[in-house]
Amino acid sequence: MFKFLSTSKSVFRGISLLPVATLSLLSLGTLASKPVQAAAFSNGGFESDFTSWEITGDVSTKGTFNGFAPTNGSNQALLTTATTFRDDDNVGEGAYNFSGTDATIATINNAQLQAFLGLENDALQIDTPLTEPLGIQLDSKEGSAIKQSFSFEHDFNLSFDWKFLTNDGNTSPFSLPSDRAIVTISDGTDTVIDTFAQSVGDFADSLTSPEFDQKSQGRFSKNLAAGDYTVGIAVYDVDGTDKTSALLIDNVAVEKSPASVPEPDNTLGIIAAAGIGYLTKRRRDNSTPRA
Ligand SMILES: [Ca+2]
Ligand SMILES: [Ca+2]
Ligand SMILES: [Ca+2]
Repeated sequence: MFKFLSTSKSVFRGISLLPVATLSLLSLGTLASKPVQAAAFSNGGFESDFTSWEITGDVSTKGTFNGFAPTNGSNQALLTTATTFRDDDNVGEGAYNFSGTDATIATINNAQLQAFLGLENDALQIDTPLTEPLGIQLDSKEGSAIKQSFSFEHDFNLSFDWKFLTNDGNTSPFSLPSDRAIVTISDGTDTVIDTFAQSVGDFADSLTSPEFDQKSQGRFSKNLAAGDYTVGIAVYDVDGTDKTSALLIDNVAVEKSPASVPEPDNTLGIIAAAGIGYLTKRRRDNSTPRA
């Protein structure tokens, strides 16, 4: 609804636009009705399928898929941008759909995927260097997501292994980016979107399901402050509903950050200085002639 919000990585809710008086009332109300603390994070390896997770779209668990073995245990999560009824990849209807459930609609006017992730309707639109000066954004179309709410009482690190699989090579004369994989991190006040993989390039090789055309992989890692969070992971089609992309996710970890230690040199220096001061005082005391 507000264009400038979607260009920011941080998508603030409309609450900031309410009058101050209303805001303070809402704040009091929020404090008074603070929900029971969320559960601890669990099942980050999908060994119990999607226990503790909420899912939307074409989401399933797999063993080894497209040559990628689970990085933890024997299951990994697979999310795609494919429907069961459309021939997204010109190899047959639903050829790249693996759950039997359609990808969730993610258009501005029917923003079901955005709603699942707690985002504004236009939050998944994409600016490109070529289209932004013209005031044009590439549209989000459809995709799938998983999310989990949890609380953690210490500062912590969120990390997971990902593989981004895509058939979406851009075939226009301009190499515009397309399908995206994102993580959304909400602390209940605002939601930050991090894009960790995106289809870029020009390729249109012949396809044989379930094999995808292009593959990349990595491990996402981010340090967060103690608190209550909802973390979502999603993959979605950009600009067109065709040319499926997918995401393999495993080994999602929420781990206490190592205790922050002051600069070692300074610490030693301070201890040494204190020690020298103490010794000096002792010596001075010892050397004081007795009366
Ligand atoms: Ca696993
Ligand atoms: Ca699709
Ligand atoms: Ca696509």
